[in-house]
Amino acid sequence: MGFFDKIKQGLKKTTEAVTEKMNDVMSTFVKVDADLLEELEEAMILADLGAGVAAKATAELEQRAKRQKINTPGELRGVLRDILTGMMQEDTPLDISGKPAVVLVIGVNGVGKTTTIGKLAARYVSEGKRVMLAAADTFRAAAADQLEIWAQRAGADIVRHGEGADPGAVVFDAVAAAKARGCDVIIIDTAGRLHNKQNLMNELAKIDRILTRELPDSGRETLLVLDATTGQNAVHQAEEFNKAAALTGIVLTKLDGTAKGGIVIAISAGLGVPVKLVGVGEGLDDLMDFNRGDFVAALLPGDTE
Ligand SMILES: Nc1nc2c(ncn2[C@@H]2O[C@H](COP(=O)(O)OP(=O)(O)OP(=O)(O)O)[C@@H](O)[C@H]2O)c(=O)[nH]1
Ligand SMILES: [Mg+2]
Repeated sequence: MGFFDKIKQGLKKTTEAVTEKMNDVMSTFVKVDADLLEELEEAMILADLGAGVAAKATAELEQRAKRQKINTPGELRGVLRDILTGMMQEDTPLDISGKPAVVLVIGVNGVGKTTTIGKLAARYVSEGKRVMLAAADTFRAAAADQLEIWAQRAGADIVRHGEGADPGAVVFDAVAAAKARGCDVIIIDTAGRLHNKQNLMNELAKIDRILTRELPDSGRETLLVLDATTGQNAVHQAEEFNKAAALTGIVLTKLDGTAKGGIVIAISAGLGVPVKLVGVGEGLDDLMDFNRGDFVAALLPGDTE
């Protein structure tokens, strides 16, 4: 299944809840007037695109509608799709150049970090790469066990220490082991919950320093994992983490379980950090590279495609 079909399936709940409303508004329109624009803007806010993005998209739609003399709902949808796609960050694949490359995975507890790491490891292993997982979530006893299960399932190596160990030491050892074994990619699992936010941010900064020192030339991704079902709260988390770490991308998980799929647009367009991966289920192959054009087309299907 390609991205489009899978994302369409993953977005089913969103589509049922929101796309229909947007389509209703557009299907009944006679001309692009203030009433229509207002209803569309409201539908976009309901779709969790965020008030800022909805207002900007509506203003642009109004301008283009005037310029292009739009007469059919199909055209209107097409233009709105263009606008929303254009507002999102460009699709950029993960940079895993350099050997070993590093993917640092961060985010609050329960968002799907460990699951995403398992899926990503499985993908790289299936491409013939050697993958090292680093169990730097030492806060919770079961965290390393969970990662170990994923390592086995994916066919990846793992470095783990005991509960309460220094996450920096785990990262240091994982880098050394990855170099010694000729691994292509190191994927680091981190704690989502510490005694307080400052501890969490200090720990991330420390891991960052170790990576910069030990692997100055490797490609590095710092991926923030966000749970799509939390809606606008995910946007808030992204803003917080974006201040503390140099995020290179967002992973949006649990798109399959939410009607708030429009949050992808709010994050990509509003925050300026590209959504790089999306999770659409709990299985090994339920992680996909993000494609903004397909995403918007799935969200706003219409008669022009
Ligand atoms: N439906 C669905 N469930 C997901 C997805 N990604 C993760 N999950 C589920 O979300 C739950 C939490 O996932 P974890 O990977 O343990 O989350 P975490 O961020 O590592 O959590 P902590 O280690 O507690 O910080 C699990 O039950 C996963 O199966 C997804 O894309 N879709
Ligand atoms: Mg975890």
